This record gives sequence, structure tokens and C-alpha cells, in this order.
Amino acid sequence: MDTPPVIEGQEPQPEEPRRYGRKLFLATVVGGVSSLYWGKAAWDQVTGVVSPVAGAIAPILPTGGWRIYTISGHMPVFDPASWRLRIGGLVEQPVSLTYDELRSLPRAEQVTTFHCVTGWSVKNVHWAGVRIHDVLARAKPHASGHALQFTSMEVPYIDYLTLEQASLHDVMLAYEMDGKPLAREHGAPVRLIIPEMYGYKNVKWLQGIDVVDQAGQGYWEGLGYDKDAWVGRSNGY
Ligand SMILES: Nc1nc2c(c(=O)[nH]1)N[C@H]1C(S)=C(S)[C@@H](COP(=O)(O)O)O[C@H]1N2
Ligand SMILES: [Mo]
Repeated sequence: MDTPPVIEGQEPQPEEPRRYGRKLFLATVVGGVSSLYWGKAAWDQVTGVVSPVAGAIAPILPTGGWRIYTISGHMPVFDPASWRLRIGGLVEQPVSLTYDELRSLPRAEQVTTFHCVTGWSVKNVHWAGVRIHDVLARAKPHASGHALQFTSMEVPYIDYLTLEQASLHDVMLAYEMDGKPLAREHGAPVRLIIPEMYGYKNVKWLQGIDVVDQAGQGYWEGLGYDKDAWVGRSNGY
């Protein structure tokens, strides 16, 4: 993910509700997997220099230091009428939450730093959302469950946390970022946040959580990244 990427332009797709001046698809070091960057007019001016010096110029860009990633090149669309967060797997009572039901669970807030394994970070991100135990409570996980599988609407992006990891005090299912509903590019309507681990564990566009007996292999882990993505301790970074 840290080789200077190839930049290709792509016209905005007609069904996209939000228009950007341009989309830049950046092929990553992992063949065939693309990362998506975009921004408004500013990107056009920096096209060509963005990849080698992205870290240096990031603070002046409208993305506020974030780089937007998608494995598919197409961001899932959140439809409040049909979206559900499904809780299943090794549970007594599978649960399906609407967006309003999710929002009605106890609200948690935190300010934490977000780290991508490729070396960029965004400090002091203000998140609001729900704690995982509040989401799992109604489903009543079986004692045989030791891990959680997080499934994105962006197929086939999944990742896992052990129950122990998932119960760290600042693990969150975030539906707001910096005082606003989570934007589509950041994983609307809800994403996993685990500040102790690199970004690839922070699944965007969440649609399901399954209680499983043990943590399996997440999307990036299948491509060689560490299963336990502890910031500062994993992948030699
Ligand atoms: N569904 C999905 N979730 C994802 C990714 C992705 O490509 N698809 N990329 C991961 C990686 S590697 C990082 S660093 C963060 C980036 O978050 P951002 O796109 O909001 O900046 O999202 C993570 N979650
Ligand atoms: Mo990342």
C-alpha cells in the first residue's frame, strides 16, 4: 500500500449523489486492488505530485489528512429506509437494527487518533457512536463465541476482532465524525473504530456483526497484513 501509486482519472458516475470534480483511482502495490482518493478542485492542481508527497501535502487538502480507501472503487450507498445492522452468528437472538434503533442506543463519544499502516495518521478525530456491548446485548452471544466478524456492505471486505479486543474501552461503532453524520466516503452510516489498531481493521460501511468461535482472516490479512494490527507493533511499522 505504500508504493507510489499510478493515478487514473475516472468520470463521476451518474448515480452518484455527490459530485466531485474528479476521482482519482490509485492502484496500490497489491495487484488489482485500488485505493480511491478524491477531493474537489484542489486535487486537479496537485494531480501528478499527490502520490510521492501525499504525506507532506495532506494537511492543506480538503480531506483534512484523510485518504479515502475503497477496495472496489465504488462506495456503497446508505439508504436509511432499507439499511439494517444485522447481529447474528453464535447468538441466542439474531437482531436487525434500523438506523434509528442504532441511534437510540446509549451514545458514546471519544477523541482518538486514526493510523493507517501505510504511515498517515489523523489526530484528534471526534467520534460519536455506540459501544459494541450495547449492540450485542440484545442478541445475547453464546459462551462459545470468542470473536466478532465485521462485514462491510463493500463486498468482500470483512475483518475480525477477538471479543477481548472488541471490549477495549475505546472501540466504537461510529456514526458521527467531527460533529457530523459519518460521510459516505468514511463509511456511512456506521464504521468500526479501534484506535489501537491500524486503519484496515476499522471496517467502513458496516452491515453485519457475527459472533464466531474464533477470529478469521480479514481482507487485508489475506493479502499479507498482520491479523492483530496493533499500532506501533504490527507489520514492522
Ligand atoms: N469497506 C472498507 N473499509 C475500509 C477500507 C476499505 O477499503 N473498504 N480501508 C481500510 C483502511 S486500509 C483504512 S486506512 C481506513 C481508511 O479510512 P478512510 O477511508 O475513512 O480514510 O479504512 C479502512 N476500512
Ligand atoms: Mo490503511
